[in-house]
Parts: sequence; structure tokens; C-alpha cells
Amino acid sequence: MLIRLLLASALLASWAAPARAISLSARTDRLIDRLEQLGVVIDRLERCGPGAERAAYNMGVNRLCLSQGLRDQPGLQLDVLTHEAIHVVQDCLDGLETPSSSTISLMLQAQGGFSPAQVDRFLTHHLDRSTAAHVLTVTQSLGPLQRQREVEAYALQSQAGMVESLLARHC
Ligand SMILES: [Ca+2]
Repeated sequence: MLIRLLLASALLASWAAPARAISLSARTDRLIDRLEQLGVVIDRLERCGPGAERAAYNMGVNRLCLSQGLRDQPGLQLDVLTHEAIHVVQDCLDGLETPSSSTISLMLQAQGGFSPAQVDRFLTHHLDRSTAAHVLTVTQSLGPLQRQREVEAYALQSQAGMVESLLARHC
């Protein structure tokens, strides 16, 4: 199982990028630049939804909202942006220009030859217990595909380098 995890990580990660050498806000700026290059419009608003959401991505119009308030919390800001960037990757997997999206799980199965159970173990490996409980709560009313998209975004939201690599490969 460990070898499979490493293989999945190698498939997703960019080992060449010395990510830690760069500041959190510089990494956020770089990710924003990358998304803008793809044609994603970034809106910096006070709030991103009726429930004062910190961020949102609309795959129909390729607009990503990031709350202004996050500027004071660079670590959280990068995680939140990375979470939304994973939704952009999922959008790209079904064509960025279309209003539909796919999942990283289906991509790993199709392109990496992984079984659904192996992909689940890989994602669970990156998801800490408290986050996993939170994801189950916030996705309770969602259908299986939408829930899977959220599981992937929560599991990989602290993996900015991996997500940059996924954007480069699939968008
Ligand atoms: Ca789209």
C-alpha cells in the first residue's frame, strides 16, 4: 500500500519545485497568476456567498472568488485558494470551457491504473481526522460526484505544489 501511495504521489506531485523556499503570500500570488493565465477570473470580494463563504469557484463561468479578509491570514489564504484551484483542476478534467467537471479520482483510475479503493486510500492519507469529519458534515446533502469533488479539494488543499503540477498537466 505504501508503494502505491508513493506512486500516486509521484504521479501528482512536482518534486522539482522547492516550494518551502518561497513565502506563503508569494505562493498565493503565483497560484493566482497561474489561474489567471488559464483564463480564470479572480474576484477579491468581502465575502463569496450568502453564508460569508471565504471562497468559491463557479465552473460555469470560470470565476473564482477569494475573500479579502484572508489577506491577513497567509497560510489559510493559500489553503483556501488551493482548495478552489483543485475545483479548477476538476473543471479542466472535463474541459475548462464546459460547464461540467470531473474528479481527480476518475483521472487516477483512467490514467494511473489505480482502483477506486487505492485512490480513496491516497486521499484519506492526506485528510486528517478532524477535516474528514468536517467534510462528511458539509457534503451531507450533496450527490456522490459533488461529494467526491469536495473530498479531493479538502484532502489536497495543503498540497499547493501538487495542485500547481495538476494545473500544468490537465489545464
Ligand atoms: Ca468551465
